[in-house]
Amino acid sequence: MANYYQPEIETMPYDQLRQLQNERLVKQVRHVWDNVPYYRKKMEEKGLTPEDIQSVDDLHKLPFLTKADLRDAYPYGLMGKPKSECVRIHSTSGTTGKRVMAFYTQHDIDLWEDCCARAIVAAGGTKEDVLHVSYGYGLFTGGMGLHGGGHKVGCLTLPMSSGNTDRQLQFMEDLGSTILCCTPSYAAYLAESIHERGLQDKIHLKAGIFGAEAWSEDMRRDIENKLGIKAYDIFGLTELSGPGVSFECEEQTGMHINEDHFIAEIIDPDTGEVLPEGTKGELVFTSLTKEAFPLLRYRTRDICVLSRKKCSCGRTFVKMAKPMGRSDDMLIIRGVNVFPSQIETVLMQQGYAANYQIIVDRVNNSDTFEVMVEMTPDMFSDSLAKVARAEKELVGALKSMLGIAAKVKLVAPKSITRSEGKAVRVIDKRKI
Ligand code: DLL
Repeated sequence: MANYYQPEIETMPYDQLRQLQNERLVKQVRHVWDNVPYYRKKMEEKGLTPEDIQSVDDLHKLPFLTKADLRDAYPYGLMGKPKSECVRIHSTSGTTGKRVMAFYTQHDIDLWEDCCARAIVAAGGTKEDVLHVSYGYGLFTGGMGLHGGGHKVGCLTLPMSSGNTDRQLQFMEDLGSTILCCTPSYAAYLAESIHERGLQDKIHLKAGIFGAEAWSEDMRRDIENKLGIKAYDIFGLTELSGPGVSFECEEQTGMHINEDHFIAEIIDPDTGEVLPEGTKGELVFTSLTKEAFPLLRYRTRDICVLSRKKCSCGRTFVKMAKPMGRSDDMLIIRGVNVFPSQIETVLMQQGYAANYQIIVDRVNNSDTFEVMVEMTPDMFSDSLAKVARAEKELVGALKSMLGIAAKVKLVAPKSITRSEGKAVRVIDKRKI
């Protein structure tokens, strides 16, 4: 089993890291050329051979791989190893009709678990910790990824999976869980439940590793305060293995990308042009060490920014800012781009919890835009006039953030369904 903790790699001077990436990229391109006819054809169409890629500086020459390619090649068409050498499959839920499958050799699993182990160590995890994994187990990568990472660190790893909140809290209390791993929306729900049951003194969490969906800084602060922990972000996607593509350190100012395994680029989503560091755009990843499902220049649709500013933790890996959400999540309402994460920021700054739903429809050729927000418990007994005033204030705050008017409806506490995995924030009836 590969050793997870390689501080010499995580803190490697940039030029040495680049050298390592150059060597690994040349090998990865050769592996794809020899074993993935689908991508080889794409390279040939551009007149490329593996010899054209000698270093990271040549990366821009390679064609992009998109979700459409994944669909075209579904399910086995992008595999870099025969099925007989693969040991695992994971998949996205495919709720939007775009199911993605990913394949792993034992070596791939080993390296993926190393990445998750690094995330756990960066969150302060050691073999003394009880790692409470409430990401879903199964096809979703969250549960098994953090689980494998927990084993590598030597944590006492608790495979709770998601759901059954009473049992989650019971185990947390009885076993003294110290690190919680789940989606931020489920963490918020668990925090709410702990307070309702008055269990604050019986829960001994010190940290949380939360990801798989966009969440705001305000939501982070809210969860940290309610649970008395430090909340760390973790990012990843099924196509690239799962969680652990990048992770936060104690500085909490972005997620270090595991650059010995992945090269990140930011491109203009419309033109495909590579953008300079510090510019917002679409995140594109190239795997460097994958065997079963190697991906070159894979367009994630996630919108974010990279920064190579020196980090106080000593890691030299580039950092990605919290993604605003996928460009697929971006709503275009009356011609204006709206991200659910912007709405969440406004709500939390106005003192509401992150329990909301966005409903978009089209009536008489015009978009309607409604935000349903749970009122705080103390507002519940307020007069109708007071609630109407609060709604009006929210309309104003949303308008100044988004530039367009939304209808706001404050609803009773607990009336919006809580999420145990990735929260469903948007109901876009225009697509139904
Ligand atoms: O969500 C893998 C994962 C599991 C990451 C557990 C972190 C923790 P998918 O289901 O394939 O994989 O979804 C990948 O989720 O392209 C982003 O749009 C979004 N995403 C993942 N992590 C974050 C994050 C897993 N920390 C898609 N912040 C990605 C914002 C995130 N969005």
